[in-house]
Amino acid sequence: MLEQLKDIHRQAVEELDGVADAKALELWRVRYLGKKSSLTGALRSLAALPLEERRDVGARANEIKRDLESRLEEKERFLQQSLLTSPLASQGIDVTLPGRPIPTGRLHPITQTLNEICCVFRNMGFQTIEGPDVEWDYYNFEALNIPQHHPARDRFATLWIDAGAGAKARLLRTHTSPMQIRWMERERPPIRVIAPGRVYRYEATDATHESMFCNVEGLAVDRSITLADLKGTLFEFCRCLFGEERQVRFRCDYFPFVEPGVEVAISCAACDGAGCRVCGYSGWVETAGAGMVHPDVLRRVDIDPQTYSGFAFGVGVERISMLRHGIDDIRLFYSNDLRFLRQF
Ligand code: FA5
Repeated sequence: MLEQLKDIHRQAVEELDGVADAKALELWRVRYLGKKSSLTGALRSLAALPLEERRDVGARANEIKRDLESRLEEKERFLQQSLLTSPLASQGIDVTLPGRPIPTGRLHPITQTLNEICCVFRNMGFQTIEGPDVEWDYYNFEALNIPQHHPARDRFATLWIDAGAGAKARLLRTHTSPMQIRWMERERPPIRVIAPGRVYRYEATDATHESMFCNVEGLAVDRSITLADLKGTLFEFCRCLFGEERQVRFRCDYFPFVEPGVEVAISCAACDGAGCRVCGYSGWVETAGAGMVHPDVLRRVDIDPQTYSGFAFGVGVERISMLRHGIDDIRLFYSNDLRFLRQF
């Protein structure tokens, strides 16, 4: 009997070596460990053996059974493992190689500059507000002292949605100044807000002009606000963005909705004021229009100009970004060239 068990064991181990898949392994299990296997049969027939022999044969049969069971488990593990690794090996995949990087997006340089500008004004206590890109003639022009046929309309070459409908005509806003009216209609002084947003003009493009660009409007209205407050605010804004070395120039300019009006220019960072393409060889880049809110504008929104005064400004975001990064052509921002955009 012991001889017979030895043969069964040897044969089972030999056959297990040749098992190559789960199906063959199951057949092997049924043959050597199943209910009808010769090993189970040997264990069943123990009762017929004399006591002495029964003890030895029983112990040996159980030993063989445990051995075969542990070999079965080991083979199962091996087959599962090779199921994972063999396709990798045959397809030549090197699992130790670093993974392919997932491309990540980034903010557009104009969005980055816009965020920086808003952050500087927020730190000075300005609240951020937003308004519509599609605007009424009334807010874009009329309420800002620019009635129909006023020559100042030529300054803002307009993209009309329904031209010729008077104050009820809709247009793509040519500047963010309509937000001054919208905000003062609903809020009373003290007011300190900035309104960032896109503006549109029917203009030929060149190195410093786009037909769509971004402005950040600023408005402060309170008792005894003076031009000195406007100057201080814009000087501090330039210092925060460009440091001490850039110079700021205020020159008289005309906007019907402010009195006096000023043009704010910054000494060119690309050429340090010597003259280049960025500054049109003048050494200065015009970055904002500004001034003291016109008394008629205040009256129109029921704010008494005898009691209150205010300043307003409109900063050109692309111009600031060009100065910050030494970019000599505004059209690069909106040409969707990834080689350019990836640098920011
Ligand atoms: C205005 O739009 C006035 N609303 C600004 C203002 C606000 C004046 C409040 C007084 C009080 P202007 O047309 O100059 O002004 O435009 C403002 C800024 O936008 C300019 O200083 C310039 O930096 C930028 N800008 C003007 N036109 C273009 C353009 N075509 N492309 C890119 N940036 C421009």
